[in-house]
Amino acid sequence: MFIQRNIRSLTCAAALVAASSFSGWVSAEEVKIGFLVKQAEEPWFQTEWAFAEKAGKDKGFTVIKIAVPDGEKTLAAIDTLAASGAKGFVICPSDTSLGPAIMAKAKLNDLKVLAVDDRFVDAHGKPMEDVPYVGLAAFKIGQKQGAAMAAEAKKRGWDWSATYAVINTFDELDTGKKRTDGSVDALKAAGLPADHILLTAQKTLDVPGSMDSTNSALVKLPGAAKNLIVGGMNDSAVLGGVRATESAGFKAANVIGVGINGTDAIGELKKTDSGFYGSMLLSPDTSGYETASQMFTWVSTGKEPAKYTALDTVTLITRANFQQELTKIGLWK
Ligand code: FCA
Repeated sequence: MFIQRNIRSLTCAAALVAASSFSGWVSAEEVKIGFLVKQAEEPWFQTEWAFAEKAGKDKGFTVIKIAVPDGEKTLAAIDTLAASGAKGFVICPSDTSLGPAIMAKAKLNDLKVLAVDDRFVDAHGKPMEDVPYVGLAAFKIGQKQGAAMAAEAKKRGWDWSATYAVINTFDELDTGKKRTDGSVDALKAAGLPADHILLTAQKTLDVPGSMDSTNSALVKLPGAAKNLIVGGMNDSAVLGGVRATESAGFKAANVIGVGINGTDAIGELKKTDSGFYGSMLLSPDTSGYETASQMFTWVSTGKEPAKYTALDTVTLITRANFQQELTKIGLWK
């Protein structure tokens, strides 16, 4: 009897161990999703990754982060994801025209795809509207950037006749073109004469790329150009531009640079003063946390994300309020 009861409890214990190790096995095999970004060195993308991982921790899924600076690495990353058992991925592609190749490869591997920041285009350059996409309401955000630059110029009492704008463009990217178009639109609406706006194309979308493009615009400025507005599609585009104005001898008081992203301007805003006046802080929490969560929901419940989620919330951060605004979204360190 005694032995029998003991055997029974041992069997129970064994069953319990089996059950707990079974649930352990289930959690070790939790859902995996990929998060692929074109420029992993940019704080914007590091912030998206950090928020995606936070979502994974909160909701119980694993995020596989892969840098995909070119087409070859992108296609290889999709194979890697499939081999590691991922069910889908969020991606900001290095080149939007990779869209069809990315979709073909994903289909082959049975992976779901959500584009973030930069929308895929097809072979004719048309946006691939059937691929779910979370991105900026770019023209509108550009307009807000232009309006912020003009408002600061007015506050400084700048005369439009002595004020010029150098706008660094990257028209290859639709979200880039729309942002700088919006910015120019707002500057004109604020009264800056159209022939005081110099558009200058960046060859690469980084700080050295915008230093070069701004430099080639600065040499074209007339002698009357005392004050400068510096624009571009993101913080790097404006940071490089501002660096170029410094090398050309412009003082911080005569330069107003306003970027877009916010995340990439933190170090610059920590400096007491520079021609980089501020940045339009986007929502990296939405672009990282929400996109990862939407992909998790899609692969685990079948609920597909919206075909287009337009993000239009921005906050102008300057030296006066950046600490406060970044603290609100958990980005102040
Ligand atoms: C693009 C830019 C990034 C960021 C993002 C929202 O991908 O390259 O810097 O602005 O859109």
